[in-house]
Amino acid sequence: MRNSPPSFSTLAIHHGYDPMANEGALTPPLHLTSTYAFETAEAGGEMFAGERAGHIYSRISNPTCDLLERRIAMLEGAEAGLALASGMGAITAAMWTLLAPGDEVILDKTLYGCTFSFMRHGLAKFGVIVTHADLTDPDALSAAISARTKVVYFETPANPNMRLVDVRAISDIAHHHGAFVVVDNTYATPYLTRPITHGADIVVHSATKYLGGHGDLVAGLLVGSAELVSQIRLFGMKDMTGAVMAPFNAMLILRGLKTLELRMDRHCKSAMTVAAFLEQSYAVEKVWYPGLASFEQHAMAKRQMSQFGGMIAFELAGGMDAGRAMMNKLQLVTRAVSLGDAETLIQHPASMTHSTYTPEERAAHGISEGLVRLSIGLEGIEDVIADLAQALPVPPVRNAA
Ligand code: 3LM
Repeated sequence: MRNSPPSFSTLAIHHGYDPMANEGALTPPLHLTSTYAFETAEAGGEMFAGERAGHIYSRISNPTCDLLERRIAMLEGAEAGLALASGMGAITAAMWTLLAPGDEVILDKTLYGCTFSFMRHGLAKFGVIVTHADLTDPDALSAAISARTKVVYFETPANPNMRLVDVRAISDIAHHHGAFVVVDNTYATPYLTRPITHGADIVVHSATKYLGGHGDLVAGLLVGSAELVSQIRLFGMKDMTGAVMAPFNAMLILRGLKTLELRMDRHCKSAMTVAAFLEQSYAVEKVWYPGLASFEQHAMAKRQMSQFGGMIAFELAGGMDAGRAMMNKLQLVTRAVSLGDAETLIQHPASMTHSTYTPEERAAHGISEGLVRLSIGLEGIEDVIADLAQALPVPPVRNAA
């Protein structure tokens, strides 16, 4: 073996599993069990008291989920991981654990629609103070943060408008004031950005997306210190939400992780090609893709991300009507929400993923009505571009005759 640490893919394929400890099975066993036998009554009691290690019940832990938890923690550079029923399950379990009435959470302006809704209508209903700040500007956090701030929360890149947040700068300010930093790393994945290594306390994922990678499951993951993750497991997940991951989904995500690096390399390369194609089209007013030199935070993207991801936001010159007309002409690119799948997906945030915001809230939070979101898949990119070209208002390309 080499002296240097194993590479990302090597860890994604091997970390935490020894076939020889499992009858030589190359693939980890799927533990379909709800409960676990205790050797003695005393042993069971000791496990409940936290004095003895072992599995008690699958709403607390499961060996197949356990392997996935250790693997995602390793890939994110964290001490521990937790597998949950959905991305929303991960977010809610973390927030119910970290916050109490009277505490404040400071959120970035742009968040995925259901996250926004949970914070604004869920947490706020139970006495948590919910404040928004433009976290693309660390000074805005310095101005907003106070002794009552318990959590600072953001996505980078943000869904759907691709805004980036400097994890290190925000974490330094938050920690100075004793607040936890929670980062949604769904768009970037640990292959492109590892927020824990830049100072974040908790990273949450919709594993439904790139980590699963095949559009065949709904699941969530989170990572952080062993202490925080244990609190979220034993309170947020076990008692508050019950949002536990099914072991079958853990097995599918373990399979997805094996090709994460390969898939992300392809998603990123293809997205760069599509972003450049869209940018030179007459019909397109603006493209938001961190890999474009025209992207406002391009320099920051180069610092914080190893590549620029598979997601693109753009707006047609004709606004929402033109965007919808274009979407309806597509034959290969599929009209669907979600992202990170093998299939290229297109959706309209204002009427779909971000319809949980009012029009006024969308305007205030930087989500324009005409924005269209593309999740670039793994198809031959020439086919995706041909489909987009035939659907765009003519002439599609600036240098076309
Ligand atoms: C979507 N997003 O199409 P689940 N965090 C981020 C996300 O994008 C999502 C979640 C958390 C989409 C789902 S919209 C009805 C479909 C950045 C989900 C929530 O609970 O696993 O869906 O994750 O943008």
